[in-house]
Amino acid sequence: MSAQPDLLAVAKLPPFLMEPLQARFTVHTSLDSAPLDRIRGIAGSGESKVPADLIAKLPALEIVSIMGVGYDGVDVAAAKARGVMVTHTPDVLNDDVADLAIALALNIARRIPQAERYLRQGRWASEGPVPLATKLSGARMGIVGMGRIGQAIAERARAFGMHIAYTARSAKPDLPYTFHDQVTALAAASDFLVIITPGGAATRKLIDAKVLAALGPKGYLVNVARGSVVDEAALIDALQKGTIAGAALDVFENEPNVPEALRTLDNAVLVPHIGSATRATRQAMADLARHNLELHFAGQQPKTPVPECR
Ligand code: 8YV
Repeated sequence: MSAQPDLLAVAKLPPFLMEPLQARFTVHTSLDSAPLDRIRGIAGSGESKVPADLIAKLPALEIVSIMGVGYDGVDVAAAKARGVMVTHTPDVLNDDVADLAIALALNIARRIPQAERYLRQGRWASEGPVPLATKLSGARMGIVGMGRIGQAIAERARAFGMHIAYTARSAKPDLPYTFHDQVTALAAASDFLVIITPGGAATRKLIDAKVLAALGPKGYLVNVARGSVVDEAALIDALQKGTIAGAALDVFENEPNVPEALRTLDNAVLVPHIGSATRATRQAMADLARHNLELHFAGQQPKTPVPECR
């Protein structure tokens, strides 16, 4: 056994996580050359896949530390069955993801990227003002998922005088927002439908053609959750036909590949999964992911196990 515990990195970790990990652990970056029987920890990102067959290959595995709030790529049931702890990094990214949700809603409503392109192309001078856009303040926002980030989005939306409704596994009577138990009913009652629910099997293609039809030709979809939550083909069809007014997306079904059909649509604002991508937040996420590993290997309970492992 090496003096330091062996870890397997299943994502390209940023230097501000990799370097401090390398000071305390022996970090392997390729499954092919890693000593499988010695790997005691896995470090990954929110997009990482840790399936049951990988867990089965690592007999000494004790912990999976995800630098991300989402851990839908980890087979938590398989980990738990083997007594493997799974941790993630909640809370530290709430502000950034909520900020981005509001930014995306504003960008699609006011068509800011489109207006900027128009100016850069010299069309303001040659064609005159851009077409009028949609007002966000005072509009109805429906939030799919009223967890910590959903609540941070709602707080910001309130400052814009928006009317807020939501759907979640159950109503949260302490919150001053309208609860709908069906996402279709929420969509029908929303001008902006914001998705911030965990990914995984339970929410796969939750936002389908029926929900988009309920959102309607004046409605906008904003997704800062996981691409898997939206039926991307149905969304492209709805955007092409004008079944909904527009979509602003941070996440996609098959990242980093975004279908050409989506990339060419003028009623879509698309950003490359940047919800938590500020220096301050990524540092806080890296620190927490490292701290969870250090606590575990010091024989203590990690700070932020996933709910299933608490
Ligand atoms: C990051 C995320 O993309 O936290 C999540 O679940 O999707 C993101 O914040 C990523 O996991 C950073 O490592």
